[in-house]
Amino acid sequence: MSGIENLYVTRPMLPPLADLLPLLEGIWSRRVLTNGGPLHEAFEAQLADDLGVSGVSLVSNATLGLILALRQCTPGSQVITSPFSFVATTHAIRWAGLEPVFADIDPQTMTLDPIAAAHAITPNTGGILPVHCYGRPCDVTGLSALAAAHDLRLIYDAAHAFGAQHFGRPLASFGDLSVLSFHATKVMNTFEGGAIICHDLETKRSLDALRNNGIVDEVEVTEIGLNAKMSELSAAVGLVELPYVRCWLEARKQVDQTYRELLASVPGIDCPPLPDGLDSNFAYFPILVSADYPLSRDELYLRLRRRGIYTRRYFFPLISNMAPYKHLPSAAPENLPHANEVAARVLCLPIYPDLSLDDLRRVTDSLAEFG
Ligand code: T4K
Repeated sequence: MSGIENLYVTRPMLPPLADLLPLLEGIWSRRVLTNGGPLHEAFEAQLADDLGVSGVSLVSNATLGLILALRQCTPGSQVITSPFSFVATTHAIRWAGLEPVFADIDPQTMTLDPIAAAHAITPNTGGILPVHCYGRPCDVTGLSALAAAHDLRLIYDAAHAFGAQHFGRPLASFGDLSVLSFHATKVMNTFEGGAIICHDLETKRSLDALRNNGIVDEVEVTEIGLNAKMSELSAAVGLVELPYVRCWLEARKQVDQTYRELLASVPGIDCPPLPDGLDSNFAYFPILVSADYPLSRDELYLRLRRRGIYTRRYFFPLISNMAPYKHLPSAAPENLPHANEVAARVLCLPIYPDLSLDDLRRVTDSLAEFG
């Protein structure tokens, strides 16, 4: 029957319901639903342990996590970022009261190019917000040297990065701060959710207050925070998912490898190789449609849709070409040639742990047939 079912770019994984029920019973009996309940605390501690970091602050989603993390930048300063991302990356800069400045990506890594970022630095630059796009590492060495040389905050949008390692170190542990997403579409989900990763307890305490309206205790409010807390329900889902993640990543790896094998013989479809040193989480499977392919990227996207294969053009349009940002001087296409080119060619194919071989072949056979 799989031949007639729609295929989507992703499909959330869920742990067995039986694993969750005892935790739900605990919530029901305690009636602690949010504001730092025991499951929230346990999930936070487990993540800090797994990532080998001293501070994890759970949040209700990565968008709010980014806004709170960006509060570390000087108020009103400029933040250099990649336009090749989900729109939340740049929106977060604006919501934090800062000014986004776009710099181009490296066409190979599809992440912020440190050289382009260096050219964008002004006396008013306060931070850099690069994105580990598709869970592929930014040039963490180059960006960290740049941030250190100019005394800038380095905050990674690591929304895609959970489960990925860079030369043996969790990708989410780089930078001054990193922000993970546990949205339904991510390799691990808490339905909605996220986490800010930091490296000292003082920063964690400040983030913990910020996500709770700046409240420190019953009588003390230290900062202008907001409500970005993760609920006990989401924390319960996260806790029971953690033991399954390794096995889900293995299954994703198989899907990735099979795509690469089957698409190797399709002219005009390029599968960007995984970078050296990356132990990938296989969060996305981007392909680049080249001029040798008989269909344009958009024609291919539409032809696949007609067959019930819902690929996504992550990340087209570029954020720099969207209405709220296209007027910015740094949004000019001449400033962002690589980002514009990649955004015009990219297509993300369905990838998730239980994507069957038959369904995967439906995708690759269609690409071969149209080609
Ligand atoms: N930074 C980056 C780099 C990001 O990519 C994101 C989010 C963020 C920051 C912000 O993180 P959060 O604040 O969300 O934690 C989706 C997600 O909503 C978004 O979280 C994600 N990035 C972005 C890349 O993708 P859409 O608008 O493409 O989602 P949607 O609803 O079209 O879902 C895609 C497909 O997934 C659907 O066709 C079917 C499947 N799906 C989706 C959901 C929600 C399911 O099967 N079940 C589901 O529950 O944005």
